[in-house]
Amino acid sequence: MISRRRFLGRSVLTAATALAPRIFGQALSQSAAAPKPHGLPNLDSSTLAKFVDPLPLPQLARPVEHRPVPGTAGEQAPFYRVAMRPIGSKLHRDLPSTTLWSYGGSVPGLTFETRSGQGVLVEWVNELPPKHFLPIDHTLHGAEKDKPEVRGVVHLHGGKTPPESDGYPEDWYVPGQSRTYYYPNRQDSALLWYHDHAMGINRLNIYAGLLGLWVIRDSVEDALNLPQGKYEVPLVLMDRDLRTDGQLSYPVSPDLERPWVSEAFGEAHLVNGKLFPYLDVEPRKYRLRILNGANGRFYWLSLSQGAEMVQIGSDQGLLPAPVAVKHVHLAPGERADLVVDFARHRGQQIQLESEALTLMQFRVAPTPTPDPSVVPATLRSVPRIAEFGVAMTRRLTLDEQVNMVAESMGMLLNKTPWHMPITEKPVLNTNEIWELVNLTDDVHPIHLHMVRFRILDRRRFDAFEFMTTGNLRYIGPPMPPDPNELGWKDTARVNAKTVTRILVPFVGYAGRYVWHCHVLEHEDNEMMRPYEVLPA
Ligand SMILES: [Cu+2]
Repeated sequence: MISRRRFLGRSVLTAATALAPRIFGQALSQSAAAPKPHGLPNLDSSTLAKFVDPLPLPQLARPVEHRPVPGTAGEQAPFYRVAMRPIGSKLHRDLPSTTLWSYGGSVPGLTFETRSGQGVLVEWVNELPPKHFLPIDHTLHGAEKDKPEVRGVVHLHGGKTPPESDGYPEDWYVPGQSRTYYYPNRQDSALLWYHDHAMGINRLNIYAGLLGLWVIRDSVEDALNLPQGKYEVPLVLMDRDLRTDGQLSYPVSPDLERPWVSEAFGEAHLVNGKLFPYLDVEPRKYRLRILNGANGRFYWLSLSQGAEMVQIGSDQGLLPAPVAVKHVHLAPGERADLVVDFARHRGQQIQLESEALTLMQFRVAPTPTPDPSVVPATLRSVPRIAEFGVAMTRRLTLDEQVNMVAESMGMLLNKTPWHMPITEKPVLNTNEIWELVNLTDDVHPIHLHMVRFRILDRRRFDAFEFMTTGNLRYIGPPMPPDPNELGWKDTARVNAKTVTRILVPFVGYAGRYVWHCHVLEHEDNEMMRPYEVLPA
């Protein structure tokens, strides 16, 4: 779990690293009593009745017509139009309606059902109001006072997307404008998700509700006879703080001029946009497709009643083989594809939990039901790639900036702020190993746009020696990835004081992309860097 900032016992060596002056003086303390802008206290969600609302399922996006794909010889693709717009949403039976920002009228937004190899066009329309309703920090890069308050740009997380449609963080646009993006979907079946990526306010836009699911199907998945139709259920997890009037509350530092906080943990946990929902299920197998859509919360998922979970997929699709799991660790941005067989739990009530948290309830019907679905012993071949043939190995650090009293002022990648020239320029169709050297005390989920990768290993090292001499000395054996990390990934947990090595084939498109930490508070405050894929 990411802990709150630890103020004592940390080295101040990182304070001496080069950084942009604006990062200095970023006072913060989430633990200090921060003034609430609206004067209302936060709601204690444990006072709400549990399991009184059915689990909502986001509706499917529907194309409005077919249109030619730009840059092709007459290729046509389904054309969708989805508006970012405010909605009122009942998060719980006993709460008043909550103002959220949605893609297409719900949070999570409309779900896209797509096929591998069949491209789609989406016009993303910004119909948001001119004023933001969450606390913007104008000292953050890209969110200065001369920028419009409300900006949006859509990124398809996990999509192998051409650069002009990838949602570069500086490609934001304002209310009244729209952009049409092309998504080729030339990739394996997987659960992707789309979300806002606007520079400097991304954490606020996603907290407001700007996220949704994007499913890609393919023939490999079709051939498996996994649970499908109403037996395949998406679960989008996210935590929020709510005020007693039911409205969103985003944490702020005591400094109203610099409200950024290093992590935003909510105490209310939404599943598909509801608090403590329930789902009536039949006593048979279900496929649960879970996204951690939280800003900074790591989930450690399990089921009550000893119900068993079999993980069949992760970020970028199916695993080589199913893995029985007692817990599923999901960092922000990660996905898990699970099969749960409720047949042994007829008439029971089973809760989805994360440590001491209760997230939702499954109510298993008492009457037996036929179940033609299967979980085969092998799912999809995921090739291993030889390490010795890589074009380059890059050593990249994850750094924390602290001030003289050891308070965090933000994180960096490779000690380099966003605005510095691009330093990572892999060549298209080559493989690289990225050694992610985490010098901080926190776990950071690192995400690369456009590509998928394999996790090679994780290994503890002497961070003090590295920071003082630059020498990387390992102090433990390399640990292989977890069995449920053996498929293709797009987001990897990089543990504290650990080197995580990933092997990345840069296959897809040349152009400018980004890589970043998926703790959104870190990403918005410089823990994001551009990278450029050079033409082969
Ligand atoms: Cu981070």
